[in-house]
Amino acid sequence: MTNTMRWYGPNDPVKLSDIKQAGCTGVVTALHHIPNGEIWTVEEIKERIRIVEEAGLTWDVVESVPVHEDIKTQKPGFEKYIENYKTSLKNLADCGVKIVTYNFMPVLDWTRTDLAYTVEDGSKALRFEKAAFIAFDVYILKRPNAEKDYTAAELEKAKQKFESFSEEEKITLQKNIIAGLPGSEESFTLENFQKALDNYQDIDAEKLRTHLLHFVKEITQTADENEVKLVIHPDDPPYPILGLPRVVSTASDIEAMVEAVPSPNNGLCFCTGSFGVREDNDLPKMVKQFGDRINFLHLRGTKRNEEGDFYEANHLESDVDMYAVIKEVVEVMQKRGTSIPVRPDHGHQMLDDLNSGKKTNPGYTAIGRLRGLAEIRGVELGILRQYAEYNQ
Ligand code: DNO
Repeated sequence: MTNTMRWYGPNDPVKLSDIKQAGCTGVVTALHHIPNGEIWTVEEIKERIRIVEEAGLTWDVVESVPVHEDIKTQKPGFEKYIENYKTSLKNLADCGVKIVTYNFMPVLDWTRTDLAYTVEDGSKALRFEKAAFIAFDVYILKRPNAEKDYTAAELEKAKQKFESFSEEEKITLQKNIIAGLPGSEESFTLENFQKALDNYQDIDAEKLRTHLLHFVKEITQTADENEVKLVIHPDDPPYPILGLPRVVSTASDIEAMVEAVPSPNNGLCFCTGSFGVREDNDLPKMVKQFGDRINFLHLRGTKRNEEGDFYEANHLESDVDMYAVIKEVVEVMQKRGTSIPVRPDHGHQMLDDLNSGKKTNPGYTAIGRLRGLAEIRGVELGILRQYAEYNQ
């Protein structure tokens, strides 16, 4: 695998030199300062390449060129945003940046309720606690008819949770969910959040999928012309939330995409952390099934419980069988004669990042990710050496 880390640009508290010292040859980055929907110009792209290359690294993957909400809802005039998207893809390709990540989650990108959940070894992880999430939905947002989406037991637990919150905890919860986690590109207040949800009133899963496939067909044409590999990131968490449909959560969702747009440039960012929240996603099997379309890997794992909560566990100690996943990835790479860029997705807040007062992006600490990457690299090396010895 080609080792990379995500870098949020010149304002990221994690420096490019840190990423290099972690053992990466490349970075995953985006032009976060360009408003969603606008064209990424060649000048801006070249400037970012210059900064990355000056640090002795390469810009391997874009994460993400964000998809404007109007494309997801097909609001009149949305075609303009698709044209802008195509221009950005072409400009990136002209500059030699040829793997582009995107997602198609309505309104919110990834969602967590707790950004500092202390795990057993004292480090801090990201967590999604269902009762807290429902408490936000029903008692803070007060989404019309929200109760209908939950069972009586879930609502009761959420009520108790809400009553246990201090005012400060309520504000933190709201902020965690709607103020925008790193890379989300969108940030909401309570008022404009409900308006954003309302835009989906008449959009069910079937309709959203039609909008997704229309978009994918359009941009894949540009990708084919410019040899760009598009990689879609799965929904996180991989199921509908807040009454919004989600259509990139399971193997059959990916099958539908592949069937509609067979070009190999219509590919996948295989995120074990997102897909792995669902027990019915068999990850090693999915790597085998979609091996020819996986062009970017996010490796991390969560631990779930029966209540529907999950937290981000250590990379090798989660519900994801990381050894089995990497073994399939190695086979895919050998078959294809290629190396797939990987990043350790998220990491704990630990060691000096815990008490030094250094401000870090939730999930994107240097040290926690360094641990994840080191472990992943070790597993890959072990598998490769074992194969080599077998074939001697
Ligand atoms: C979270 C990330 C996501 C991802 C986007 C891709 O840490 O994995 O924000 O970058 O969903 O478009």
